[in-house]
Amino acid sequence: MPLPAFHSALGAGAPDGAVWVDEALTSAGPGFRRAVGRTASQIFGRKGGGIGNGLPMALGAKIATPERPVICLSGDGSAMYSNQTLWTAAKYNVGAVFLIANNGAYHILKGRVLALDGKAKEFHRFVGMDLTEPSLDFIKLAESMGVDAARVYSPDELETCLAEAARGGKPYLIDAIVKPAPWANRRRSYEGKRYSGRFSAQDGQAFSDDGEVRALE
Ligand SMILES: Cc1ncc(C[n+]2csc(CCOP(=O)(O)OP(=O)(O)O)c2C)c(N)n1
Ligand SMILES: [Mg+2]
Repeated sequence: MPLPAFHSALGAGAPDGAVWVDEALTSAGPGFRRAVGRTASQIFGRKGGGIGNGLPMALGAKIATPERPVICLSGDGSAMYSNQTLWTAAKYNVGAVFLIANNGAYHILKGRVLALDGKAKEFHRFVGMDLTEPSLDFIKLAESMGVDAARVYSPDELETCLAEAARGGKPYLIDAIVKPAPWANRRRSYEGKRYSGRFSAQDGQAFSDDGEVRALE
């Protein structure tokens, strides 16, 4: 499903007072916060750039506020960094909802590499950034660790499934199939020295594919 419809379904399906954990990178952003901001009691995220803390953060949030529904919105790639969280949730019956925004890729990295203006952009080829062949089966993954799960393709299915899972009080995983964000492939190039993302701020340099190093303004 396209992201605007995905976000609307989140807003419609989430109960009032839900606690959200956001580690969905290109599938979250302002559209997500606009959709759930009015009804959420809290939204947690990262301060730095490291991924993999979303799922376990939701366990902590649910243990801290057991009376509230806790929903973790995670990218598919990010979820793979700490998927053993699902086992812990089942083992100790921590009733967080794990909602995977499944776009089949490390999508944000494609945007980053395009911004380098190198071969990836020329040939539109990305090495090691597609989570396909084989695709990840989050249903089997969750069930193998004792967590019930469902896959949803449409906003209507998502809305119903999220509302039920949030009411259920048990750990539950929803594998939501989403379209990759179009904006993530439209980053300004490093060449123009107008790139304003975290990468440039951290490193101050861009590396071209032929080994040339350029300083960024
Ligand atoms: C610990 C750690 N390892 C690797 C990275 C590099 N990294 C940043 S975003 C990302 C991919 C995230 O993919 P996903 O969660 O599916 O989100 P999407 O980009 O598809 O929205 C990776 C591997 C990182 N930030 N932190
Ligand atoms: Mg992804």
